[in-house]
Amino acid sequence: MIRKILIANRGEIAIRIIRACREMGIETVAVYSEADRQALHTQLADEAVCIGPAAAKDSYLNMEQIISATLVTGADAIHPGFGFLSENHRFAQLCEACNITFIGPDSMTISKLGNKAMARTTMIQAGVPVIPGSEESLTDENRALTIAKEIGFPVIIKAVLGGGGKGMRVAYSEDEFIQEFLTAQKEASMAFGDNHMYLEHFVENPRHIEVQILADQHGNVIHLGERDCSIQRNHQKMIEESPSIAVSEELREKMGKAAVQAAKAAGYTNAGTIEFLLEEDEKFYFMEMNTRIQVEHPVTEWVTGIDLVKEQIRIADGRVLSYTQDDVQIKGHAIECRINAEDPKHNFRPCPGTITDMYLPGGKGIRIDSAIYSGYTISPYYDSMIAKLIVYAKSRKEAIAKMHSALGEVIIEGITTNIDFLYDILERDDYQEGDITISYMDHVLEEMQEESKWI
Ligand code: MV4
Repeated sequence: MIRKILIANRGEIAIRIIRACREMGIETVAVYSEADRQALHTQLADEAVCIGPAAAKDSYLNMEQIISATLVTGADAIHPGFGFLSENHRFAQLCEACNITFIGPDSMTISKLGNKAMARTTMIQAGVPVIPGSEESLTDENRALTIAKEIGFPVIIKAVLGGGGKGMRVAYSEDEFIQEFLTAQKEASMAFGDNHMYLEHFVENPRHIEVQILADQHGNVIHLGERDCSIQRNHQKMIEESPSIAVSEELREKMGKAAVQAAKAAGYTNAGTIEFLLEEDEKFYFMEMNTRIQVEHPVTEWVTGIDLVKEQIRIADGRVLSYTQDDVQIKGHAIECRINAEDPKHNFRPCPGTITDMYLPGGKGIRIDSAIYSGYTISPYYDSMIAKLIVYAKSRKEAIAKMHSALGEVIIEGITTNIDFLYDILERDDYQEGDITISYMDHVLEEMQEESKWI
């Protein structure tokens, strides 16, 4: 039985996990870098262990240090959160070898789904719709061109070990293909130390819809509906919501069934997310599967009433899912805004610094997941996301009104944030009408530039 969990992360997600553990009567161990001595997660956990210098590679990515901290404190399990080591199959394998429960799927499953070409093959075999593309991973540009012509332009060139947008290029015609392929391949080599690529037909202006699943170690798999994550910039999501305005009850059931099929085909356990692209005519395609808890998990928690982090821990502990598919009812509407220490007026550059004063809103249907406090200094070493504001109401319209009102109350002094920018998005007609695709933010920024607003 899991009695003590080491949290191999920082910031708001570390706090989120500490809270779940405390409510479950599980002891917590925080790990922290030299830059995070004053961080909230360091102070809030039952125990805290310093694991190295500020740079992530020396601390939060340092597997040996984290394993040592686990063994020294006698923790039974590690929760990796998101980012850092959360989708690193070698870290999961190291946990397995040391008899530490990794709160996530097994290392083999992480590895198989981390290989995006292999994931595609698995999904094809499982009967999950995938985007027409290459059936093999490619290294030779001429062979790739032959296949690109078969697929039909435009094609998107992706790194097999990629994901989240790195090492990705679009070729609109035969003439530009070779150059784009070689550029993408170079980027992939640099970023992932691997030059294997795959191709897909490029889907223009889809929505990014992802389905949350939970799978226990006894073969039970359920889905928890979808999140619409179309509003993003440079592959960084900005506003997420559940349910999606573009998903009907019938489509939800279809995508949910596909997601469950996908998880079963992969032999998946724990919480996971299946990313789909959704076209105008309700056609949807598998893109990739994320093997971690995601930043935007709270919107799903609110419309389903299910605590995803607690379920993750229960699953890792070998227990049966607390819910059957019939127990899952999507009710109301939830929206999340990511609050970042960044300057929208200067290409969203990170703005670390000290918070001199702050006020955060509350009230019915308002949740804030954050690790900031008045007097806290945001470090330049880590991600610029400092808080998540999540709202819940009966309808999308009421949720938007609540988010707008709540954003208006936020005060964070001493640093620059994107709060006013988010506030302006909430006021837009196209946003309010739900007229959003993955290119939404590009259009908005272009329009703002023309009006000399913000940029
Ligand atoms: C695509 C696509 C269009 N067609 N694949 C971006 C990150 C990675 N998960 C895959 N991505 C895309 N793959 C095909 N075949 C468009 C994107 C894409 C995107 C996807 C979701 C959210 C935002 C995006 C922004 C640009 C491109």
